[in-house]
Amino acid sequence: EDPKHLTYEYKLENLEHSKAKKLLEIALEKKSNLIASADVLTTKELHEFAEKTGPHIVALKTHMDVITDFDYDQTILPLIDIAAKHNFMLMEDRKFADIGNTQDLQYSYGMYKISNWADLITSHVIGGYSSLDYFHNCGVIAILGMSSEGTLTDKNYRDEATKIAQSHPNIIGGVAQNELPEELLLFTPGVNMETSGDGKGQQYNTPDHVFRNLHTDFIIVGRGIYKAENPEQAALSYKIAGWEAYEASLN
Ligand code: 5IU
Repeated sequence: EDPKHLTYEYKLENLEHSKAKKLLEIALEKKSNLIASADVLTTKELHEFAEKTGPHIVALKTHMDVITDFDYDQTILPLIDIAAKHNFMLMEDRKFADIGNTQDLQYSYGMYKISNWADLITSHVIGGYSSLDYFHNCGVIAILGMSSEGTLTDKNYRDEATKIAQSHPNIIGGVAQNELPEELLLFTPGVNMETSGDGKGQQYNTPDHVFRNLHTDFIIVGRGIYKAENPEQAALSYKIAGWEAYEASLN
């Protein structure tokens, strides 16, 4: 494999989706491949986490449905400003998994109105190719393989799901624990420098492992950052570790 094809510069030139380009531009500008996972429970914690990690990340990954005091104006509008201020993208980890019509409704309606603000969303592709047709104006990241123990995303499933991801114009990449074809960006959660699991089935690898062995493009880190004594410092540490691992993987 020509290491040139693994660089963010090469991908920026060759990928077409505007959200993929934007993500790669931010990565190069900040020298960061870090996505912080904000699995916190209140609007205040979410905003504080976004402020602290913002300078070091390319995107903030959210699960808006766990914010107990969610209110569109109070939760989302300030978050959009924080994202603009620190130049990171918003990724709603919604993991859609339904027929097209339902996903269309879930994407734009209800209290979250995801289509208004999310730059990136995650979706299963279990509903088939056309189920992904309604995700306009965002970059879709397909769930191809999961990091949890006992996941049903076996090789056959991953291969078929990857074919859909490669062919659908709304999809910019996939979440997986294995290498992906060059035209898909790879997002890898299950990254932690301190521990190998959480006692609830999560399985962790180091940044070094996922860049060297999987040639990932972006690492997703939750508890490694928000459970750290100093989340801002932890974000910086993961940013540096991720970038060094990326550079090392090119040699
Ligand atoms: N996440 C995974 N593994 C997966 C998928 C999603 O961990 O295979 I698909 C999510 C779950 C959580 C974040 O929001 O990524 C990882 O958080 P921790 O770094 O705290 O384990």
